[in-house]
Amino acid sequence: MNRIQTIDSHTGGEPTRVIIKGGPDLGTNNLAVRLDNFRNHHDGYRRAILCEPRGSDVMVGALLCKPVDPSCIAGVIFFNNVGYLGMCGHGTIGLAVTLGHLGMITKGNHNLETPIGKINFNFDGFNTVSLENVPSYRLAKNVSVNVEGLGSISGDVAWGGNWFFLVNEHQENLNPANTSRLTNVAQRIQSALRQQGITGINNAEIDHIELFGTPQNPNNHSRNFVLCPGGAYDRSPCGTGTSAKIACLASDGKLQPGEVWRQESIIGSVFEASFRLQGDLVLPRISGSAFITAETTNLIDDADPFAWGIPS
Ligand code: PYC
Repeated sequence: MNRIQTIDSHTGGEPTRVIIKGGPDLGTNNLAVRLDNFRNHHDGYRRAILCEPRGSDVMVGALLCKPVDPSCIAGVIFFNNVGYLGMCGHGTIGLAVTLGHLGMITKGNHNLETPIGKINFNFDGFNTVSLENVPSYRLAKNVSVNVEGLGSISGDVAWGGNWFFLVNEHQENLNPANTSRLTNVAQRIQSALRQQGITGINNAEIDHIELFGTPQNPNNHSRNFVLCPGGAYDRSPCGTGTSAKIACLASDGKLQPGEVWRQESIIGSVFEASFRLQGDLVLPRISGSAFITAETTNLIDDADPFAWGIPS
């Protein structure tokens, strides 16, 4: 019987499950190499923790790792129901609150190692975390894609730690009662991008689709709907998606360094975002709150035909 200890939290409604003990031994190389090792040799752990019958398509997993860089409090590899993520904003907020819950950090600034670089976050000692994300940028503006049943849709391709296609102009109603339709529309946009060869750098797949609209709360600047790679939509405003949005706003001169952008999610949860410039680089800052929802020991019984998960 394998035992894997996890702590669950949610950030603006979007769950994160952190493996704190009993995860795979990935060695001591840098986190990008360890991520390859995870994917190629230990993927069963991802399925066991996030796929049914234990997990769900909505959840993001986080494997807590020993960092290489001694200035980092921890390392992390994020994963979901279908694969791995370079970075995850809501997951970083959930992880930071989890580390606080475990007594591994106190209020203040901390560095975190990820497969795509080191990030810094501030923890308020309770539930609120503000993180400075990896440099974010827009790769292409007003890219037209021909979408089945919708015609030509125009959007921006941007990096915020994951690849996004950001659509401002569309006919959709960004309402929680409309998520089946929104998921279908975003999936059609994603297939069209794939079929028409529209990618991020190095042919990277654009695996997150983000639609924007008017916020329900007039204190916010925008509402979004974000389709994640495994077919679920983000209940939070998506930290990496908000970073991609900030990069586009900065590039258009619509947001100045230090100015606050309040991004509302499809369920009404909010991230406060801003950026600073380091030379030409846009460094987004994302703030949000997470709450712990469970401390679990997962049992992996080799007699169970679905012990290592039902692949999504
Ligand atoms: O918050 O960056 C994020 C994220 C990515 C996928 C789900 N949430």
